Amino acid sequence: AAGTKGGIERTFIAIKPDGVQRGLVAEVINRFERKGYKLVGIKAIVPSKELAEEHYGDLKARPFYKGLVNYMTSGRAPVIAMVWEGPDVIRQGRRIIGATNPLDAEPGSIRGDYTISVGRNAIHGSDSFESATIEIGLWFKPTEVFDWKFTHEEWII
Ligand code: RTP
Repeated sequence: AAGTKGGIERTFIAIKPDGVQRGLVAEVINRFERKGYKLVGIKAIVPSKELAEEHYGDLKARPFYKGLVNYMTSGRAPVIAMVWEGPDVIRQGRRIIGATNPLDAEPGSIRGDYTISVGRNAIHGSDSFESATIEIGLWFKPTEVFDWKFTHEEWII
């Protein structure tokens, strides 16, 4: 479950509890799927405190860290954790999602279209190859990520 496989990248995308509560699951999946990316892992999960703290480990010193971890782990709604695969999916995923602060997120991006608050910005996406590799390993067992082919990949050959 690494970030790349034969030059094809994988990234970790998670719909946060606020996105699930707001009914954005199908919309998020649709945008990645229609773009051309391949869903190779998906599950609903209420992360443990340990998992959420490790995922957001680089934000430990920030004032919103504790509230962020509490919110992610509250179980008021699960997180929809996903692994998406395809060319440039890490950077393209960040574009599809939009800027962290909804005020800076362009209309047409998920955050730009559907969110108004940085603390409730609906979705997460890995920001680099390194974090994609770490995050996929953190959230998914190897057996939960699948290799499969689109039919059109078969047709081209
Ligand atoms: P993410 O990891 O969730 O994709 O977000 P990001 O890289 O775009 O942004 P980052 O700076 O890593 O922040 C991670 C998440 O922390 C929450 N946050 N809350 N209340 C606040 O001021 C605040 N600032 C950041 C957001 O949920 C952000 O996505």
